Amino acid sequence: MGKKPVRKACTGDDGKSSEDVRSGLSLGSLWRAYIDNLICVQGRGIPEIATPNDRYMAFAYTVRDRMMYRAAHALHAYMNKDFKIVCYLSAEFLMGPHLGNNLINLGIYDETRQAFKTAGYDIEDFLEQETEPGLGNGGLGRLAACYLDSLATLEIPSIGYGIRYEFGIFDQELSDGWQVERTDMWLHLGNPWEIARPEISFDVKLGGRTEPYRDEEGRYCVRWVPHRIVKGIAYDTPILGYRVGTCNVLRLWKAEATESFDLEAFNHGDYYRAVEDKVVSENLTKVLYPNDTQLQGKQLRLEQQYFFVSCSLQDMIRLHLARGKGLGTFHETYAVQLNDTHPSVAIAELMRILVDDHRMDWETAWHVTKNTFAYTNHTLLPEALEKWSLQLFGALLPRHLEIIFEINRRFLDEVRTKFPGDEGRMARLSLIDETGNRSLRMAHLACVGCHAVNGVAQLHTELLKSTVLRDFYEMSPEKFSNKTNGVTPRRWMVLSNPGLTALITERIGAEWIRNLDDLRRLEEFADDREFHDRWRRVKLDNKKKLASRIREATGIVVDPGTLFDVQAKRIHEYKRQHLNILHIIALYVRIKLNPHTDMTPRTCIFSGKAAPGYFMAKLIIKLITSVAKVINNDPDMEGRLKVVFFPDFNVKNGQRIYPAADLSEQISTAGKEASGTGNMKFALNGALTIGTLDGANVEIREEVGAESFFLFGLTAEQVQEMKLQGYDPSALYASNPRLRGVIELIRGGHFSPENPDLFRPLLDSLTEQDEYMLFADFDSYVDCQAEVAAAYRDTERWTRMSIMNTARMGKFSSDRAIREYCRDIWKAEPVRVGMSGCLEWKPGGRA
Ligand code: 26Q
Repeated sequence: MGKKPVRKACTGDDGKSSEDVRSGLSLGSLWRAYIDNLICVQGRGIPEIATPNDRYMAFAYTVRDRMMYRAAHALHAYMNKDFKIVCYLSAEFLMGPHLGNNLINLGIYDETRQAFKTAGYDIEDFLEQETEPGLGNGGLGRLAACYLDSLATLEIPSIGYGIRYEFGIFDQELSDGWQVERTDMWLHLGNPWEIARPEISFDVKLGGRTEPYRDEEGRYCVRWVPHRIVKGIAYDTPILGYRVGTCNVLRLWKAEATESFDLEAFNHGDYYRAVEDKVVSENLTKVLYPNDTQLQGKQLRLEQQYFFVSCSLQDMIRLHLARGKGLGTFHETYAVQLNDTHPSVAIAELMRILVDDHRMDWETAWHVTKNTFAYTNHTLLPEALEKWSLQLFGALLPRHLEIIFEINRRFLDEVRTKFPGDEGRMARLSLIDETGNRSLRMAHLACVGCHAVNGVAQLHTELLKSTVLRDFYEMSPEKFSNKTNGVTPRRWMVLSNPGLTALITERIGAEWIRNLDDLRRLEEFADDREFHDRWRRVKLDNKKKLASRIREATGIVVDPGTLFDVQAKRIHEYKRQHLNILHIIALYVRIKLNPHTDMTPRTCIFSGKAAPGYFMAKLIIKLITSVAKVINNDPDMEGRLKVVFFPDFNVKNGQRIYPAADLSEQISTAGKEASGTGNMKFALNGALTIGTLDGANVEIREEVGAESFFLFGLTAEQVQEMKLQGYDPSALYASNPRLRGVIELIRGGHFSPENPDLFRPLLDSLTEQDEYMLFADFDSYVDCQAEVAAAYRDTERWTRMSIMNTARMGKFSSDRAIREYCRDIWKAEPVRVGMSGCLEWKPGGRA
């Protein structure tokens, strides 16, 4: 406070423009700032001795300064205005490297590249240096990142709230074809994008007990006497929109010990206990849990969730009160989106703050709470629905459990009124699962405590309404809507595919970058020979670059002239990487039987991490690498078939993989993949999809046209039906010689001669249960792959389809998704921030 920003041209003491140093975008001022930072921030008095990291840091600070000017400007524009703020609560934000993206959004990527080139540097080397913040597992975390980009680009004031994990998702290495996890060290060389805000900190209570008491007016109240307290410190990362003035923030919380607690022990002479307390507190935000489906019910994970939710709500309330508003209007200021159930304890926390801390009556508090929150569901897998044992939950959050019981009591009253005498329904709807070890169903809490519930693709939303959340849909159908996921074209095209970006822009201008529907105009060139050639050349270039990465990472040499058939995503049985490998083995068998067969040469590329405790997923990786070893060393396969497992799939590698793919594998069992977003990134970059009618594949096919999509497999309905009839994989196995040949080859140890039984658990699970119905879809998949191979040989047709895929991806921009959230759920509107003029602290203003 005290300093007053004013708009005016900035002049320094020497009369020269000082604006330049930290905010100027000209080549000269960027270079000057870079050298300044190298010398003054990195302490490299002689730029020649700077390390690659020094150079990266100096450049990053140069870019960050420019962003901070936008942020200051935005803040100025927001002063004394009333508007809705969107808060996106997510336990994961998989941001990926910031530098390139910020250059794009600032609009100085090309200029900067040029400036560095003149000075003898390659901008790629700077980008290369950044260790990406991998603060997420996969789709859900990356979606949050894409949404932040779109929120800022659409000029919606918003805050992303999450956890500043010291160690993000592990780095994956391969050893003897097995996945090995290495600790992620993203903070080791420093993080130039974040600003620590030690003054923005909140205490978070944990454990202990509750105590009833009467207040001054004799009202019944409850207080929470915690067992321990940790402190959350804010770390802010600026999030700039694409070529707009809006600069939002990602605020991540780090846990630290509270001084008071340390001191207490310290004063009793127990120095070591005080230190121990510190270690225990800081443990809270140490590491991201690397599971995305199998939930383990670990107390620390619940602590993480509550910790970041509590800090975030306290922060919102602080801002709200500072704007001079009362808590009765909290929901008019904030729209809070819960990214899955991970932050859903926020519902109980806001009730507790309003009722216990601020003495609001229950009904008003409930009205505020319900109108504040909205919930996005990301899964249909029953085993992935979050549940906490009442014992664990109550021990950590005793007051919240009481509040949840009260929410449940009132909710079940409503159910009773609406469906009298329907005890079964009451049990199904209850927030408490009474079967077995009593547990709290977080999705139920979210459905009851939110005014809106959404799925992430049309099919997913329909399935939610008819299966896992059916009773909630019948209770309050008006809450449900679909919001099909989207991805940001800034990162997933402009940054990752400069070649295609330039080609497209040359033909239709650059408007598509903020209005992706504009890509439709490419259809005009779908039969243009010259355009076809250019289109193919860009793809080939991208494939060459990926090929050289593959060689570096694995030693395997792949031919960019072959069909690049790619499956890149987390390894999971429902995603069926093993169906893909079964097809590859079928191809192998076919070539072995007829070594001179004329076929479309293919390079099959896999990439993805397995949860460290997920045995089957790790075995699938070992199967892929074992099959790769045999195939890649067989001279009969030369020029026909190659298999690669490209390790450490993360945002950076995704940016290299998507632009280089010809074929995108989206082959999950229908009804299992909520949406998928990789499917969108591939198609946007001109890959054709081979896929089931699952998640957003359905809508992608609708958009690109059935003729440009390779469809196979059972529908979700057929899957359900077959399961009801009693699906028997062994009958399919017995009657399908091609399938049997493949399975028997694995079972006989052909790919694991040193240990023929190695893959038995995987094979037994297929022949005995086949939960994900690989056998049912096998023939259809293999036949469809034959169609792919034939289509690829018809270069003209393939190129046309590829162009059509890109041209019709408009719907899958995260800008479209965010517009829908704003309109239907958040009721949030853009607040324009001008970019003209420059901010300066008023001369003579109070410091
Ligand atoms: C929960 C509790 C305890 C520990 C871990 C978790 C946890 C963490 C991450 C549970 C789930 C996840 C991630 C889920 C996820 O990524 N889902 C994907 O979300 C995408 C975005 O909507 C969809 O496109 C994918 O279909 C969906 O699988």
